[in-house]
Amino acid sequence: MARTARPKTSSFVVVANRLPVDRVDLPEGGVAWRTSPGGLVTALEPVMRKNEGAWVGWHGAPDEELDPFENDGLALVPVALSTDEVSDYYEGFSNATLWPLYHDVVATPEYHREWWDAYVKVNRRFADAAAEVAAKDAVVWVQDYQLQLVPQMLREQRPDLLIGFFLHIPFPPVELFQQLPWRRQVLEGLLGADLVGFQMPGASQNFARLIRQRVGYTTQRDRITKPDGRETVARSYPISIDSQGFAELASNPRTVSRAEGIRHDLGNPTKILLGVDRLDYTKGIKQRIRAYGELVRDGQVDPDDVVFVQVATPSRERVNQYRLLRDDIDRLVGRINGESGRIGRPPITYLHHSYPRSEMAALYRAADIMVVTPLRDGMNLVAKEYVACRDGDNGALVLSEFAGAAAQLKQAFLVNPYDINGMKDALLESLAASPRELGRRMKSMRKQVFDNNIDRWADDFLTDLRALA
Ligand code: ADQ
Repeated sequence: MARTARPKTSSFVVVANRLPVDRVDLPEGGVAWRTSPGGLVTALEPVMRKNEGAWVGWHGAPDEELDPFENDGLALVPVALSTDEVSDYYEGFSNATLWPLYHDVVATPEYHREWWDAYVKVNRRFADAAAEVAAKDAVVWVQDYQLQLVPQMLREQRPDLLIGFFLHIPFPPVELFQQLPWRRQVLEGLLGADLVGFQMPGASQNFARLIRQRVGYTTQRDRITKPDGRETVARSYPISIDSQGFAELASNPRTVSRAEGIRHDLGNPTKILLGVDRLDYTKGIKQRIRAYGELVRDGQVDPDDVVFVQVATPSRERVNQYRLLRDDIDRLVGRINGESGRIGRPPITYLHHSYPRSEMAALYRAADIMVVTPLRDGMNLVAKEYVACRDGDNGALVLSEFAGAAAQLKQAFLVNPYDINGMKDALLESLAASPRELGRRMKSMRKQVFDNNIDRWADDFLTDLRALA
């Protein structure tokens, strides 16, 4: 389809790799769009509506150009990607170069010049689309690692705009970032923004240090002064969830009864352990299953009493490392269930499904122990969602020190996911903890999650950005 319509301009523009909608093929033919249930849309929807905002992003299908359209009152501006661009810009540079590099190189990043070329080309397309839709003096908020060059590309065309950028994943230490052959271009890309937001204070410090060392600009605390006299501010804004929304869902009688149904279907065990992740090598799924498997094998945990439910939604399946990981986990789960299970009672229930939010809430409600053990994670929303769903102040969270969320959920049972024995100890400790201790820990974590919800996150960022005008 050829693009004909010019979008009308908006005073608030979000730019993200994906539009916040999924395509639904209707049974009678034709297509409809359904707002995807992500936290970012929930957070930005009110701001979008108040400011007649527009959202620029890819619609999810390669080789297809779509005109701007409206869905559910939101103005959407699709950016087209060819099949080759999906492979080089998205699966390649974004997910096989930047993703592992920014996550402590837990997998080896691949550096290919043609992937970089595609990244530059696609970032320019996003910047052009944003420049076209942004009204004079508009606020433009660029999201995440796929679009790090957009701030500068946009700034060159539109000096009038107020540009914010938020990185959802960690920003690596100087020693790792230096590997990137295009390190200077990425830093300069980000410096096009007035405000660069990170999940953690350490990340904004890494960024400022790199700017001094690699670009040579002076920094004063969180302010970077550029030769043209403009400033870029680098600060941390830990992201959160729609805490109230999750709490309401979790206390709904239908969710309560579904949670009981899940327990029943699992054979009414004494304790249910739960892991919920995108199937990603950063999430430490293998490590946690190995720890639990050893506890079962050595008789420290009786699989008749304690079951583990692991939900892992397949993701990025065309990237080789993700396919290998899926096979590895399949084998590991198969081995543990084969060796330690009995008919109708596998120690691990392993599911590849993606669930609606109501089912997620029921799972969180059913789980006595939530096991979140990433090797590195920008924040980790699953940990916060679990806490928001525990209205009885019960349940335990076993959480990796290397998730951004650990800085806020300090009352979790914190673990180093590389230390299998340490994880086994933490699982045993959480299984044995008294209701009183669990209540004390959960109360304090719930206060954190309800005081700092996603609205507050968006509001803090946008208030700071507007103050830089
Ligand atoms: P992710 O790496 O995707 O996000 P996470 O923060 O845990 O990780 O968010 C996952 C989201 O997907 C959660 O809202 C969860 O409920 C949902 N989800 C997971 N499995 C699901 C399933 N089977 N069915 C349905 N929903 C499922 C990136 C960064 C994180 C950062 C977020 C937000 O890697 O560190 O917290 O962005 O900034």
